[in-house]
This record gives sequence, C-alpha cells and structure tokens, in this order.
Amino acid sequence: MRRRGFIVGSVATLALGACNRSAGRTLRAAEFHPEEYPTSQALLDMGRRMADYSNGRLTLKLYPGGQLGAERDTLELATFGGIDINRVALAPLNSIEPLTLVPSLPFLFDDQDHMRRAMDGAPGRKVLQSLVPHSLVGLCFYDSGERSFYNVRGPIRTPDDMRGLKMRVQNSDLYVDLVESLGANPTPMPLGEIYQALVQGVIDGAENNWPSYESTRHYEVARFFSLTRHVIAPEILVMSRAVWDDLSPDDRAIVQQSAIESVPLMRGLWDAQVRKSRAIVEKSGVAVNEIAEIGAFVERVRPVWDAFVTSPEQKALVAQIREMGGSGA
Ligand code: GTR
Repeated sequence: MRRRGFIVGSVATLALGACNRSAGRTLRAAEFHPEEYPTSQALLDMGRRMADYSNGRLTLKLYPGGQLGAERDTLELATFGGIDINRVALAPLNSIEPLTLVPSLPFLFDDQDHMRRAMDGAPGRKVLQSLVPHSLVGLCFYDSGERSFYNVRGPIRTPDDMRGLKMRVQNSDLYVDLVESLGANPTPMPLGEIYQALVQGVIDGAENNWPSYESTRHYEVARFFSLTRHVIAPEILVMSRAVWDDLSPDDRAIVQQSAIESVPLMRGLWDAQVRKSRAIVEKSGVAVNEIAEIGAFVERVRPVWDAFVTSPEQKALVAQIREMGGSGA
C-alpha cells in the first residue's frame, strides 16, 4: 500500500508538473512603434508583471517596430487569435465599433488630463467592453498625446491655410471627414508609408503627436508643425477574445491586472517622451507655431460630430465625457 501510495503520489506530482508546464503560455504582443517607444516599454512592463504574478507561467513576447504588420492587419489577426495582444490607435477600430469614434472626435477633450480621467472612468470602461462582440477584449488605454498637423509647405494658422493640402490620415472615415472639413485633401495611408510619400511629394503633410512625429523622422521632411491639438484620442491595448476565453479565470485576472498596472508607468514615460521629442524637433529648426484662434478650427469640424455621433449610446458617451471636462470635477 505504501508503495502504491508512493507511485500514485509520484504520478500525480509528475502530472501536476506537466500540467503546470503545459499551462505555461507566452502571449505574443504586436506593436508598431520601436522598442524604446513608451507604449512598447509599457507592454514590456506588463509582461514582467504577468510573469511575476504567475511565477513565470505567463510571459509576454513583444514584436515591436511593426514586425507583424500595420495596425489594421495585426488587429485583424488578433480577432482570429493569430496575435494575442495588440497595441493600436483607436482609428483602426472606428469602422469596427461605433463607440470608438467618440474619444476620436476632434476637440472632444479639453486636454490630456481630461482624456486620462475619462478613460480611467465609466466612459473608458464602456469603450473597452464594446469590443467584446468584435472578438476583442479591451484591456486598458495608453496615451497618444495631442495630434497636430505638420506639412512641407508652410505654417497653418487658420483653416484657410489648409486649403488644397494633401494630408495623410489614418484609415478611418472620421479622419477623412475631419481633414476634408478643414479644406484639405485627405489621403488614407499606413504610418510606415508616410516618410517616402512626403519625400516624393505624394502628400504635403500628415498629423500626429510629438513622439510619433519625431520617432518616424517625419520632421526631417515636413518642417512646419502647427499645434492645432485637434485630436486627443487614447491608444488601446486589445487582446484576442479567442485567446482570452482560453485562459483560466485566474490567468485572465493576471493579464488584466498587469495591463492596468502598466498604465501609470506608460504615462510617466509618455510625458517625458513628449518633452524629449519636442526638444529634438525644435533643435532641428522645425518651425513650430501655436494657433491664435482655435475657435475657427472647432467651428469648421463641427459637422464631423453630427456625421459620426448618431446613436443614443454614442450621444450618452459624449455627454458623459464632456461632463468630466473643465476643472476635472
Ligand atoms: C501614432 C499612434 C499609432 C498610429 C499612428 C498613425 O501616434 O501611436 O498607433 O495611429 O499614430 O498616425 O498611424
């Protein structure tokens, strides 16, 4: 009996070991930005936390620098479980889920703090949850700062200065309409193709935040950066729902908690990167200008809101976010 007990015990221990090993999992995360970019670093931080909380059972392998493709493609892969985790802008989700249009609206947020507050609260939770029917699980939001226009021709001070400019936009109808409403000609194109298109004169400019304008080296070609700050949308970390459903409840909790805990680090890195990128760009002699009368831009893009905020759910979300503006309540 003792011997049998020993054997049964050993087999059980072995089985448990095998089970633990086979339950070990490496989640593959796609990121378009280079490894040193704040979002990449935040993903690596998330991975360290996952490994820590699971005693090494759950790990994260980051594929930065667009190795796995443009955001639209990696997002599609994630919906089929071909990629486990993906950091993307909200723009490629705009045609998939109408609620993601709301935080992408021009001049919705007063400033970055307003955006962070709203995305940390009930509005953010609504947007994250809205992705579940689309085979994705929203884990958390990262920063994308303030997007402004840059171009090769001259400073933009009023919407009239944008007339006729060929402007690259992200692949989203909202951005197409936004640029059109300001009198420019929108050209949707993946981020990775902009540099060459600027050099070849296929486009006159684009729009982005300080870190992306700098890290993509677009500032070397498009030497006018006009601080319209027209969009302060967050970025989002999504997980393939197929993969999520396959995890145990405990592992889901670990992944979720690790993602949320990577956000404060991300924000610190982001703010530092904005300062650093701005300094590099300004030192290079780029002409940077503030906009004296931003009201003229706000006025022109108003129809974009009417065109894209159509459902009661979207309207409620807009109202909820606006209520959180101002002093911060
Ligand atoms: C960046 C953002 C990317 C992508 C890019 C773009 O700021 O981090 O996810 O959206 O802009 O303009 O394509």
